[in-house]
Amino acid sequence: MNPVRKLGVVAGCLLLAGVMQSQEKSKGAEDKTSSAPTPVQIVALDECDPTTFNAKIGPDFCKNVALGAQTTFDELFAKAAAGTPDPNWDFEPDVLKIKKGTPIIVTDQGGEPHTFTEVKEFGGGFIHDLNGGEPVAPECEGGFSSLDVAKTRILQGSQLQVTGLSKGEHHFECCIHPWMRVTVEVK
Ligand SMILES: [Cu+2]
Repeated sequence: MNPVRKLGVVAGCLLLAGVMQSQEKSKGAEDKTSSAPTPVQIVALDECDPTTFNAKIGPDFCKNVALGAQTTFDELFAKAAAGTPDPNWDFEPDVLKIKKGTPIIVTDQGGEPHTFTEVKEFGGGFIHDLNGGEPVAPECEGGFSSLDVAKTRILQGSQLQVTGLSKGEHHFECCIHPWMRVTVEVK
């Protein structure tokens, strides 16, 4: 091999080594990204009837595209009072098992606001007529005049992120519709 060709082969090898090294590097970077915990999703659902809800509470309160699945304002209260609250007001899933450090993202895909409030024990919310006789959970007391409740509010179409949960069992409920409940087990 003449010296010039030999140099070419060496340069080629070096180039290849360089490419392999940079591939190795980007693989390493990818691994780092994928080891960061992927957030888990919870959705808040409801089927508020825009006509009756907005007549009672105000324009644009309920922004639900109900397509025939709506519950009227009075029906919602009647069902809750009877102890059979409307199952379409719901967090999904109801039970979540996560590793410590995994963020939770709650998205309100219903038509009206909800809260995702951590409580020590499940109880009623701050609208007494929706509690079916259950005593108010202390964490929900005061409604939105309480900063702690207001901070956990989720408006229609928006998200709330929950991070930093300690290991063990955590209870979350909606302080408006207290039958909307989630248990999170952190391992
Ligand atoms: Cu709610």
